[in-house]
Amino acid sequence: MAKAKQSPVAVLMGSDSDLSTMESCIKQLKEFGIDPIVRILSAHRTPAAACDFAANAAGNGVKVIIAAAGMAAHLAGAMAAHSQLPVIGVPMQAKEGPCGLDALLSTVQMPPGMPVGTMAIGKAGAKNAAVFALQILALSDAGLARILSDFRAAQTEKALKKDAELGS
Ligand code: RP5
Repeated sequence: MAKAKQSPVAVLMGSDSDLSTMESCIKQLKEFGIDPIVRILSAHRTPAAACDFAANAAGNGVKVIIAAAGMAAHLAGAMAAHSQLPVIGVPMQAKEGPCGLDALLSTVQMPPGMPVGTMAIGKAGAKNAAVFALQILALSDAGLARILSDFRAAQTEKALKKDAELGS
């Protein structure tokens, strides 16, 4: 059997229909030099595989789990239930159902003692999940801390340039 991919970051999503949105997260992580594990695992459709992933994640070298799901979004919560790793939840706007608020509330409203760090709905949240994962990893990795400060400096410079271009 092929050896499973190793990475400090796992990007999980409930369905392949979430992938186009989560590409923003995967792309941003790769720009940071982090090639994440990417899996489709569902709290509802593949509960045993999802729980198994969470239970073994830390032992397999994962340090942060990013979990995206839409509708009654329970993937991030299920990961938190089965792992002590920090879990970042990204609510998806599914094809069916309301504008992603369903998933936002399902992801963010965790019971006391069992947190999921919840991002914004959709692509903005997907990108922020990558940045937030980097922030967590940068606490104990000087190289990643430099990547984080370069990213923030470039972002600031870009915004200042746009302001200057307005010329007023
Ligand atoms: C969730 O249900 C998935 O995360 C997805 O956002 C939503 C709809 O899934 P599909 O019916 O598109 O596979 O579990």
